[in-house]
Amino acid sequence: MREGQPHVIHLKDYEVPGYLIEQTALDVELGEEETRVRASLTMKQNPDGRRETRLVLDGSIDLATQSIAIDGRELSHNEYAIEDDKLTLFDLPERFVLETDVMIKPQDNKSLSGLYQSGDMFCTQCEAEGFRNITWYLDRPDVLSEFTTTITADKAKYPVLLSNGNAQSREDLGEKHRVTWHDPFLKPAYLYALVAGDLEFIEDSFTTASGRQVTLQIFTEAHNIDKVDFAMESLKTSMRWDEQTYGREYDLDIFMVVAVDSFNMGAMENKGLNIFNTSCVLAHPETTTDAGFQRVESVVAHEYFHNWSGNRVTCRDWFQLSLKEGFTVLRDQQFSADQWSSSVCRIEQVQMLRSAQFPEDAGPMAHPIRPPSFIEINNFYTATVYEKGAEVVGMLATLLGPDNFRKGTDLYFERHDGQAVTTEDFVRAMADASGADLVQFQHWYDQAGTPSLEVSGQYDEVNQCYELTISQMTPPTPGQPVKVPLHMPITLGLVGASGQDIPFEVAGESARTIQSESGFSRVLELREAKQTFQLMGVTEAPVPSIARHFSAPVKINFDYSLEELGFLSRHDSDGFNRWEAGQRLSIALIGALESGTNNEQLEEAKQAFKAMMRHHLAAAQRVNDDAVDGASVAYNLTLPGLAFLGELRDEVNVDTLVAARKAAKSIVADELHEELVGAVAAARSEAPFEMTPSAVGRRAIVTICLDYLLASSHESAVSLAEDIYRSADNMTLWAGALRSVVGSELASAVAARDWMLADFYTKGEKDALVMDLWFAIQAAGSGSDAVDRVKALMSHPDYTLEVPNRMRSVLGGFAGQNIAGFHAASGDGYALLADTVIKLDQFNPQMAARMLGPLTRWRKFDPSRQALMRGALERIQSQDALSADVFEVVNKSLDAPSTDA
Ligand code: B3K
Ligand code: ZN
Repeated sequence: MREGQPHVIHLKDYEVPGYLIEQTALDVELGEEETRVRASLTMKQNPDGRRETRLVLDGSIDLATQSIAIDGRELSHNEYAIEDDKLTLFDLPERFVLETDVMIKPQDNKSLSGLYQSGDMFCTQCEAEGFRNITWYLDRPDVLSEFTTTITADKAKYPVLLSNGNAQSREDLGEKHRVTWHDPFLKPAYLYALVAGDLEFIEDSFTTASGRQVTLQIFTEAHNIDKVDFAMESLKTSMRWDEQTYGREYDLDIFMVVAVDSFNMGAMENKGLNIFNTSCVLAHPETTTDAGFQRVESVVAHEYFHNWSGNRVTCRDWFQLSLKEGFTVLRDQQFSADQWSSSVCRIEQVQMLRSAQFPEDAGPMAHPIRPPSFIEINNFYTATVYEKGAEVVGMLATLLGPDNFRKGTDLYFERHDGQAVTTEDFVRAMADASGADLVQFQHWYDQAGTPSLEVSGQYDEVNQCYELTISQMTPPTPGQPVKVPLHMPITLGLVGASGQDIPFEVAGESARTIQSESGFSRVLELREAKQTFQLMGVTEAPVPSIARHFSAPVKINFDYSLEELGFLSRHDSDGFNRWEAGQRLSIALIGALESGTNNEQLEEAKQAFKAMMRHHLAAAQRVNDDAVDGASVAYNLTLPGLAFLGELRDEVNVDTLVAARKAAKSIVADELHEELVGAVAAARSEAPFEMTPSAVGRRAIVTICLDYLLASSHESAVSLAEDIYRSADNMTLWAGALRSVVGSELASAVAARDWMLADFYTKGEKDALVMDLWFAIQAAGSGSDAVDRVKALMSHPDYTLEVPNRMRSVLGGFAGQNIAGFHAASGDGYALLADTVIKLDQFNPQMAARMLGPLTRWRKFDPSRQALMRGALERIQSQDALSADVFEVVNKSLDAPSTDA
């Protein structure tokens, strides 16, 4: 909890540490009441630092310090100072060994940062600044040390004792036992991990490209051990992929993964000992949806890839977080694109970017991917740092092309192995390896806001020239009123009347070509505020396909006619832009429905939309053809989400927007009813569950079509959903059928919902993650009684705020997914969120600040909702002893007089 006014930390104040820690030896005795941590730190003055004989170590007010000694001599109380969470030592020699002895209470640690208990096991989470809750330390990423850990614990309760690196020795002490681990790789404290528990494991092995044998182990509680085979396969695939794609081999003899129930995020890349939220590692057809399987695969890959992008080369300070996160997200995205359909992966990434990152970048918490300051670093594990960060590195890859990009990453890893570096170091390696001029590109790291591009084109038949003009504008964001133009790749295709791409040259520029069997694109490099490209050799008037594969994280405005959008949605050789054209068409229809545009225009939009949807439904009915990618078709059938639609409006009117989207959905549901029924029939399969692209695609079609059908006026849809639920052997269809029934207004849906929920609950009794889904589906369900329903869920005996997965399933399902329910005109949804955040902040500030997200967007709504949302934020602001986490989010959202002096 906060003591006094929170402190703002600035990037510009960075100083190298005065002391370094060569060796860190920890002796941890785990007890039922408390845990003793003795640390022996071999320290030396940093030759590159300021010559100082004073040293301030990081800790927490919860460290009960028993003794402090230097070079074997215990210090008396007047030889050091402990003030709140800092320990100051004076008159230090150049080299010394610091020994501290502290007692901590992991059992009481509900913040899930540092050492804590998840169920019956002990585990740690040290990123970003959790290590200081374990012992006094220089808890900053640029202090790299060699760690040795001795763990002593009860043998029966904690037969498994793990830490980073290799097990060095094991000792039987009768009732207790002791294991010593040693990690030969230097690492910052945030990568430290310790686990103790009664765990089972599966084991496999991997032979690296250079022929070294690595032991792979995944640990879980006994009841989950049947759900980790998929994660093990994913791990081996990731290890091979990183060797082949980035030339990166694993370095220790053992790689361990541990699954824990109580975890604030998805997973953590601790060196050699990854700790995972069960939701990101357990996978089984009967408990996990297809999206869940794919998430496990990508998170396993992400954490594994951190071994190089994060661990071997780490961040100098936390402002550089995107150095490891943006790059590693890009790497896991590339990996997933190689396992599944690349366009579908791209669609999912862009959906995420538009529904989470664009709003963040347009709101009070907007920050560049390298923020200039923060109060609480945990508030900066954001969609901006992660997803926009990945887009920025992805743009480098597009600008440089695959060969130069790989040269750049090779140089980066080689040059900086074992170092803690900055984003400039990363871009410099890219520039040095490729010869590209990336000076202007660096602005992506320091400028917030989503750029908007106005694009127009003109065809000159005589000269066979298509002139494309692009203007860019980045809107002001808090603290950044004025923006500079950015350097970005615009991958462009020109589609001819036959639907084929027209090859072309770019006058005066050597634009990289991207050529495939069916497509031809060039990478235009936009640098100016306004720039015109002369495209030569264009044999007919084209329809431009702009920013293929979403080549830059920007908004693009081009005055497409409805006809052109329909055309692109059928013919664009780029799978992403086919989907994108359809989204534009749907957005146009929903806009027309909302604004009550004159009948003729509305009718025109409706006809174009219907024709497109009919086309996609025809593809859905051919899902058994090998040529049809079911998952792509399912996305083409999906309407833009409310969060993104809201983001496109200056002021969101929740009622009219929700109604307009619903009306668009009804057009498909009622007017293409037969096609939907046909698609479900074609996509349903008697075959047992398989996790293959075609099986996933078929289930995606069943799910989306069912969702439409249950929004129709045909009661027969309910029995279809019931039949699908009953005959299914997998969670994707169970959850899909349940969700569609819960969201339905059909009369017979009520009875169906009741029995399905009861049945689903019995599945949940055997599996916590299924129970999470049971809560989430209900919290996200529509209906005017949403707030009461959510309150009832929150007093259900299976509900708890203390386990983030369960808390998030209800609160995230409600405030994040249930736009109509959360924004109930009464303001009851806001009040419920505020009450819960206040409670949560007492023990888990990280989660409390995160759940606040939806309230921070108050400025987007109508005046009455604005006032209610603001009121909820002010009520939180007025609480005593707010955490720094919540303080920062609430104050920035309300734009209170800035503490950023
Ligand atoms: N690096 C961790 C995130 C830690 C978050 C701390 N609040 C997981 C990841 O990005 O891989
Ligand atoms: Zn990461």
